[in-house]
Amino acid sequence: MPPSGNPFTPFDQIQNTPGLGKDERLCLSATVVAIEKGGRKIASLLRQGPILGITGSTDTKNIQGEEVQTMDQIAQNTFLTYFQQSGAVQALLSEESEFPALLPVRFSSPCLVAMDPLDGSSNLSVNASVGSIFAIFRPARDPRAGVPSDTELFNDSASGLFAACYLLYSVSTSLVLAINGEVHVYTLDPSTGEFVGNGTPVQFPDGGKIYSVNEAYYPSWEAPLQEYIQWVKTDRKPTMILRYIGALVGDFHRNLLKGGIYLYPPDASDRVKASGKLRLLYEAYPMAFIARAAGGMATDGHRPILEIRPNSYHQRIPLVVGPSDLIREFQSRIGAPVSS
Ligand code: AHM
Ligand code: MG
Repeated sequence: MPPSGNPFTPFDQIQNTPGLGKDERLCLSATVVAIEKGGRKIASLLRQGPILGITGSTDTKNIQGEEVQTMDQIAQNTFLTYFQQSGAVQALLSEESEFPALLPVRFSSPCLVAMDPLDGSSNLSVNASVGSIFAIFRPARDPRAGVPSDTELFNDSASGLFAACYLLYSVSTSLVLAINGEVHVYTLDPSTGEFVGNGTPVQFPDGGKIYSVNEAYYPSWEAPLQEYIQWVKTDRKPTMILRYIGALVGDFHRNLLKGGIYLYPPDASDRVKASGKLRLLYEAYPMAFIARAAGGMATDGHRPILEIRPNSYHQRIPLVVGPSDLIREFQSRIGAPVSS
């Protein structure tokens, strides 16, 4: 609770963020309100998941060949509807659809959103954590110049990224919002439906000793990564401990609060995951943006994530993200250029 005694909300964060124009502030507020509405609805549905019979699969595959869970579709439709109603989002790219959807806008400074509506959805059938992830961009092209073509959307996205957010559906529902170098964590108060925070920005703590990676894939990693993982659990002082939820949002959130490095490396043995599993636009970018605002860094092993330009909407990328000290240590151990 901030000194005033009033709960600190995402609206307050947006109002207090310097460097946003009036129109941008209005548009971002409307976008975040849509995310909050969606978060409330998804959290409420998930609480009743098995009773409503919505924790299983639809027996269909998405455009990326992955099994679509019933909740993936519900989350997709929920956020699409709220973004449509907001009038603040010019185009919405989602993990669940091949091309961005163009939406009606009412604001003079609408934004672009790339989202993973339900991340880690295979966790649902065992009542484990899942999340929703959003990257919010300024369009590279003036929205008043008419409807952009597909290829004009999200092209210059990293440079236009100005906010990122995720929802974590767990024991409680968290909303984490990063704008302009500041990250705040909010908790959904089910009695009021409001997301409330304490007004203190979050930073990665120093001295984190958690590593998060699916170690079952160890045999198909490149040697420097194998050696790094071996080192963190044997010779590093202090040694690190493994924690892996299997939902990026859950793993990232724990690492943000406790200090830890998350890795999803390329998998040479798998054609689809040869460039990693996670998607640049709506998984790697937003987590990299949030990490940077919290004093951390993100790399694909060679380049900072936020310097990589997308070559397709659903491009996959290796992701290593966490506090700066752990990322620099990782880079130096694997022989990659160490970011300053
Ligand atoms: P999804 O977006 O289809 O749910 O896949 C992404 C998820 C991440 O949340 C998680 O970190 C990763 O896939 C887990 O993959 P694996 O089971 O290969 O470890
Ligand atoms: Mg995902």
